[in-house]
Amino acid sequence: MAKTKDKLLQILDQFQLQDKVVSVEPFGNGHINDTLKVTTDKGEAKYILQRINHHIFTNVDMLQNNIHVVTSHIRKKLEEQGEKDIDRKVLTFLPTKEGKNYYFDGDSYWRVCLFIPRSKSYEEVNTELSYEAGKAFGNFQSMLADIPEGKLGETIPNFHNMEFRLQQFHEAVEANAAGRLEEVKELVDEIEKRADAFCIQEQLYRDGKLKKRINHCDTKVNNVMFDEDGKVLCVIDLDTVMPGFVLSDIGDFIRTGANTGAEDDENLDKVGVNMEIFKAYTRGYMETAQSFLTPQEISMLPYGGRLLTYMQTVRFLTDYINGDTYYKIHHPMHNLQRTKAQFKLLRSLEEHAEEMDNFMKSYIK
Ligand code: ADP
Ligand code: GN1
Ligand code: MG
Repeated sequence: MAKTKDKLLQILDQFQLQDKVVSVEPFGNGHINDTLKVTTDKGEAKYILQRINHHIFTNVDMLQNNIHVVTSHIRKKLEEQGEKDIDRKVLTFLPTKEGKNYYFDGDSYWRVCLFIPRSKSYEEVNTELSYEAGKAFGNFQSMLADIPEGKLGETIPNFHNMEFRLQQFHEAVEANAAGRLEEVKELVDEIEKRADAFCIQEQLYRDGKLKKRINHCDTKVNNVMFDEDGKVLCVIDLDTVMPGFVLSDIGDFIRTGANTGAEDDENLDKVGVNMEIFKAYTRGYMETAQSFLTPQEISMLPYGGRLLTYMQTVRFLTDYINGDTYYKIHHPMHNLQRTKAQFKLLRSLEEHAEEMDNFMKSYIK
């Protein structure tokens, strides 16, 4: 984050804030945007300031409009349900003094939302938190199910389209821009071996056998805010909420929450699937999502975990081959380390596929 404190204070001053700001500090572990926590003269964390990565989210108007549609829709539902704690149950974005939902400083795009008080996100979850997160993401999809078609744009076109991700991967391999291909040949082969098996959704969609729904598309564990008692307050990080395939939202949680290691674990022995977390999340998710899922989607949920892990392996390796142009990295080998850890998780998910499918059987009538 290259901006000085004065510059950040000037940016904050463009928004309709109620309190005087005294400090702005980097916050969170996101790979795309820059997130800052803003503290006021009363000593409380009051706002979140984010610099939007407009190289990735190129249509900021569409992005911020999507977020406005989603948060207003949820807010209205919560009001109808008589919810008292609305400011902790949905993100509240603040307008600029000119009434816009983001500010452009001539170089970067910025937005501000209220910091959710007495909230916590986790990088690792236990079974209770996982069950609660499952209910929250199912409920999130169910609340958004009645948004009319065409109201939300694809903020990143083809975001979770596996055929498209493989096409980008093939282009990276072809170009070999950073000269790194030789050292990753084995991983490239492993990806190729599985390519057809992981493009089933796109084929089913073309055959009219799978429909699109509005999904969160980034259901990492750290995108759920919990209260002091481990109950979910709300789902955050709404940049990628868009129409897509339903498996995304179980898949990315299994990938991040049900991993016994870290997303980028150096020690591959630590990486593998935690079946108890998978079961707890699925139990919670099915409580709120079963009513709208088709039997086919239900039977494919474990495949969703493998698919999103495969997709992430492909995306990290593509970025490594391209010379690290997409994800923030903390060291030169980071994308390769991430790829290896994701691939290890994929192998573990493949080993547990039958056990996961058996678990789903009780949900299929
Ligand atoms: P990124 O796109 O970089 O992942 P997020 O919107 O997920 O950005 O924010 C990063 C982290 O900041 C989250 O994991 C969460 O811990 C924290 N955070 C984000 N928004 C809020 C908020 N409104 N209130 C409290 N914490 C927040
Ligand atoms: C990015 O912004 P963040 O860290 O929540 C990425 C996700 C990946 C994830 C991998 C817009 O999410 O798709 O799954 O990193 N977001 C975008 O950790 O590409
Ligand atoms: Mg996030």
